[in-house]
Amino acid sequence: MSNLLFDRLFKCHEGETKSFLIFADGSEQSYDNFLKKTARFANVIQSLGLVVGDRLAAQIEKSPEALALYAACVQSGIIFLPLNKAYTPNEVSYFVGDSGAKLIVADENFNLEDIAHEHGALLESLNTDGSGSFVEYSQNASEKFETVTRAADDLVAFLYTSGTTGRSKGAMLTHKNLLSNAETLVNEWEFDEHDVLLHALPIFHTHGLFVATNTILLAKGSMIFLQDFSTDMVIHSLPKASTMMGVPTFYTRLLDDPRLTSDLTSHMRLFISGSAPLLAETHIQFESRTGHRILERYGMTETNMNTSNPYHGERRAGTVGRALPGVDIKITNPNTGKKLADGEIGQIEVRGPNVFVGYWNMPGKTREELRENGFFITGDLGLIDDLGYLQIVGRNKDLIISGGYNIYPKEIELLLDDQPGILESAVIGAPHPDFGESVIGVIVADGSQPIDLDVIEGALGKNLARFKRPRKLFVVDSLPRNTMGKVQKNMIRDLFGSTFQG
Ligand code: MLC
Ligand code: AMP
Repeated sequence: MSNLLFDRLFKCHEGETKSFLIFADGSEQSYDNFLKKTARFANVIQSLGLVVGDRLAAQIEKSPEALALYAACVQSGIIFLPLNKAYTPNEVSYFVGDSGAKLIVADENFNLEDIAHEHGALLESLNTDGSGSFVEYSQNASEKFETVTRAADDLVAFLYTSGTTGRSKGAMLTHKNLLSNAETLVNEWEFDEHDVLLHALPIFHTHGLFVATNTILLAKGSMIFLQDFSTDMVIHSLPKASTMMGVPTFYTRLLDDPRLTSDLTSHMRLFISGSAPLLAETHIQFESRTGHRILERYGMTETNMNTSNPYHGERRAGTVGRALPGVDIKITNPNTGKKLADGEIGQIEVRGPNVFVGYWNMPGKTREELRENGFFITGDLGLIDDLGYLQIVGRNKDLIISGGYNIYPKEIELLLDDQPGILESAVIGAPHPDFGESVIGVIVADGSQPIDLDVIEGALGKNLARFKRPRKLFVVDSLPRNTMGKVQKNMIRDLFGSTFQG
């Protein structure tokens, strides 16, 4: 009886009194306590009637219980579906409906009763302070749970990623996907049991949940587990850490603070960045201030991590490094799919044990993006340089990355187009000093009534997480189009691209 991911990441820690999690107030939680909580949660999940392969959707704040819920799903063979806590109930409704989740575990503040009712799902609560019905049930549950057998190709998590059509897709990840990547990262970045990772990322995405947490679990290290990113808390915690992972916004915010010095970071072993482009300028400034060269890597929800700059060797600013061991990267012509020579720009394709097995209930989409030979078409554009390092030069998909969160313009455009008085709209990302990119909406009136921006913003507020909402809306006479009638977003970027500068 074995459960590939559970055995390698969790079970091996049974009885271990070492700290797994270290909290902002200095308190700690041992691996063993964490595993006992996990087993109690797994018993609750089973007693609520979920069986192997069922989906559990979680919209909860970051907490040790949230991590234990992930571990409990792995242990009980349930597919874990973590959701961004910023999603509105309308957005959550789509994920629950599409995945057919049988149980929603949510913070009481998120008011998901109607959603659960609509989809016939069970709803239990789990709040940041550790209260809630789910936790109450677990108090009487056993600390022993018979781990459910799961093999390499069995599904373990669905992570939803938005799409260019405006409809989110559930990326299906297997035990092998997650374990192979954790093994690779532990080796490549030389994580071991002495490591203390400063963890200030959210845990509902690949970066905070898999890259950070799985790596530390496999290495048998510890995590300083911060609720979210705050410059003060990170600076306060750095002296106790050995490594940190973050999105570029973490690094630019730290650089804005004079307390970031070489003294503060001299004991640190490694700073890693990913999820969005790290400006070469940020890389250079960070090195001149601290003496550390940030290690940049490249990944995706569908693939976990694909490339990394080396731990030993040259970390090249403006590149995401070489293909990780076991991962194939090739650059192809977007029209023909033919492989291009090094130095030529084309679409980035990835193959390896890290690559997901398809989109839930979307065989057509899966076929479009995942080739029969196993290569996944990432939608990113890049080239391989003279040293074999990958440079990402752009995107072949209409995507905005704001503070490490992906935002697909189509989703916002569809909502804007539905508002009274709007004929059509276009949404673009403009350079932003803090978030890297931020959202701008451009709308054209249909003349039927005056445009009321407050009403429009109210409607967006009901349907879109805050991080997706346009920070500025502009009314224009018409959208620039080419002779084929296609909206020229580049021209809109030329007009409004400097909105957040200066
Ligand atoms: C918060 N806000 C954002 C935002 N985060 N707006 C745009 N983009 C974001 N990323 C909103 C808040 O709702 C608030 O809205 C306002 O911005 C100010 O909030 P803040 O307090 O300044 O933001 P903060 O809470 O500090 O969050 C910023 C952040 C956070 C960068 C620390 O977004 C973050 O932790 N990002 C990491 C995302 C991540 O983990 N991505 C990995 C995806 S996996 P208002 O309206 O109330 O003012 C992946 C694969 C891979 O991509 O390769 O890793
Ligand atoms: P997600 O869908 O949230 O997993 O985001 C994946 C996307 O983030 C990739 O397709 C890239 O466009 C982007 N990304 C991740 N890491 C990097 C990086 N280091 N540099 C540039 N873009 C990145």
